Amino acid sequence: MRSGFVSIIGRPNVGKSTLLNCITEHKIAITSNKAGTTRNIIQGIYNEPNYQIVFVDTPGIHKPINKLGKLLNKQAFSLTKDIDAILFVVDACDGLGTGDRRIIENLKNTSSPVILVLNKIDKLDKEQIIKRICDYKDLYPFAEIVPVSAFKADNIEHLIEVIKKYLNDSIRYFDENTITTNSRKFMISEYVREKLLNLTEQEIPHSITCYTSQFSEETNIINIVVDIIVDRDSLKKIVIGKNGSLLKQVGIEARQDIEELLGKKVYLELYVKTIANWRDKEKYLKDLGFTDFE
Ligand SMILES: Nc1nc2c(ncn2[C@@H]2O[C@H](COP(=O)(O)OP(=O)(O)O)[C@@H](O)[C@H]2O)c(=O)[nH]1
Ligand SMILES: [Mg+2]
Repeated sequence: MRSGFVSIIGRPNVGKSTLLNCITEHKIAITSNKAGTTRNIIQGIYNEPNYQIVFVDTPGIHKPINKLGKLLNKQAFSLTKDIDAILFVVDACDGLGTGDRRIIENLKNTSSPVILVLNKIDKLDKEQIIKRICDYKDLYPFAEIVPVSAFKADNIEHLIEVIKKYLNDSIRYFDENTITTNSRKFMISEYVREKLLNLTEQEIPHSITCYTSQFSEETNIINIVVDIIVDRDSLKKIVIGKNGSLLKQVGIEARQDIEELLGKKVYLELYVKTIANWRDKEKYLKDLGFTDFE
């Protein structure tokens, strides 16, 4: 038995969460084409008869703008210590920029092996991929460099084989049916937030958060209430949509994911509430599971 913890770090939007879902073959982390989608530490567990790898997905590392932003950065960086390996995911299409250079500087404080994962290679040809590898390879003593496409599940099996070399433990941390340590209530609120991210315009999602306020199971159905918290009334109108159309669509799509997760019929209710400046209020951040305040 070999096992270990592997953290996934990188700039926002490079495909960290997509990679986690691809490796575990489950929708553990929500994804979108907007930066700042992942806000919490998400653990996804990869199981094989003789292997268990706990992957830790992190919020993207970026310039912090408010209290929530600062917390997210701190969480992401703290996960580069005491870990068997670090997957540093980069967008092979975007290429090397100041964001990646800043992260590489920070990696110099870690002693864990760093595997450079060049993601989104489905958008490049072979020559371009080789050029990208050359851009990065001398900037840091990467333990390995693995090009993948998380989206097309290309070269993922190879990545897992590579990771296996760096696992230091020999115990099974979780039973082999466990796919995540995140609670069901958290996963449910995340699915709702994902639909909002994908159904609203660019700048809106950062002002939204979701919270599962009720979960009650009956014989044939589970009744669930999710609160959608926005920071101003004008946003509330947008989230609800004309005659409630947007909220309705969010509900339809989220319910499908939730039913798949729970394996049971679900009755989902969504409420939209305004709480000004929730992103700067410790109380609300704590309710949402952020506890690491300085
Ligand atoms: N073409 C392509 N797009 C990808 C790939 N991996 C992720 N994406 C897209 O990149 C965006 C950001 O993905 P996400 O996993 O949320 O990024 P994160 O912020 O690093 O967690 C989404 O729109 C994904 O569909 C990939 O391998 N190829
Ligand atoms: Mg993410």
